[in-house]
Amino acid sequence: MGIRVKGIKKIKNRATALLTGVTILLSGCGSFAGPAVSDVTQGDSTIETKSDDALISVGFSQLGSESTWRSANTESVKASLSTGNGFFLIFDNARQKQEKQIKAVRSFISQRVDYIVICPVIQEGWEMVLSEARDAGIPVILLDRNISVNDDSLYTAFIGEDMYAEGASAGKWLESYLDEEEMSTETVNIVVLEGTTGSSAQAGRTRGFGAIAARHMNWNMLASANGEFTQAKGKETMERLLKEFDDIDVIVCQNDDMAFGALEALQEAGIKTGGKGDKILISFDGTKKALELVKEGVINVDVECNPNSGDLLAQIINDLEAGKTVDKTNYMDEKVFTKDNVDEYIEDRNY
Ligand code: GYE
Repeated sequence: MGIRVKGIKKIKNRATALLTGVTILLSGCGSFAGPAVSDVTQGDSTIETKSDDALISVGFSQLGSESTWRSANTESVKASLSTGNGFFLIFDNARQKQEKQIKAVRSFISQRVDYIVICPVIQEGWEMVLSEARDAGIPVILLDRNISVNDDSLYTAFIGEDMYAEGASAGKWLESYLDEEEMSTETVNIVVLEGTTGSSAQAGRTRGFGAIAARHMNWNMLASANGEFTQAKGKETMERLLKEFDDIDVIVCQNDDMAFGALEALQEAGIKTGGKGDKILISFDGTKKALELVKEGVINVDVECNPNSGDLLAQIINDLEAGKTVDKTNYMDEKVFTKDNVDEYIEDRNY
């Protein structure tokens, strides 16, 4: 399904207007030094400044910096929405707080940016602020995670990952592995370290994996616990699960950072993963460090989640600028990595 946004490109001198305001705010004296490009960082916000009427101004609310994946995603957006590419980027890091994201979006609206890009930390609670953006005539593009709203005209496009498909891929891999190992009728005890509760990444991966698990009476879902997508919380959660259960067969970590934390806990407890007869470790993201662990046989499978969405984002904004129709939902290409194919991909990983 396509959507066409009309009349969004009104005045192209907004970047300059906004820049002047920002300069006053930051320097306190109200004078603008000149056309040089500079990066001004104030708290969690970075404002790239350049005096150029033709730049497309974009307010970007990133949800945080909890993982390797997230840093790569931020870098991808910053690289693609550079001044050299014709963009004026206002970056805000919400540090996992939806209230901070809402505040950032309101600030982008009051600065009259041309576009707002949001990586939403959780799915619910976006209606009001998105209506405010719509009333202001500013198109919103959702990046990476999705939201749950009844009215999908509240955003122009979604660019991100199919989290449900990722979860299902992990489940299908386990299905065929247990088959190969002739374990398809044995009871298999599974624990899941979930990401941020209420995020589309956590919900989608949980549902996708759950749909495959539901086909197998012998898959016993022992416990699911929130590891917040961080290494520290992954370790802490794994330690707790090891105390609680002594019969875990499969550990599903909904991202690599939690898998790194879980591995620390497992290694400290002298427990092995990945090999024949060891615990089975499943992870998501496909970071370089995790792919190395797949190669070494420590992680059994890693389902890719592609953070390099900056170029597609830039292209979609440019298409909208040109009055073209853009797809409402844009999924990134993603692979599944095991020992069998990982060698082909390790070298090229940029995250
Ligand atoms: O898997 C995780 C990150 O939303 C897909 O968020 C993303 C997830 C990713 O922190 O590492």
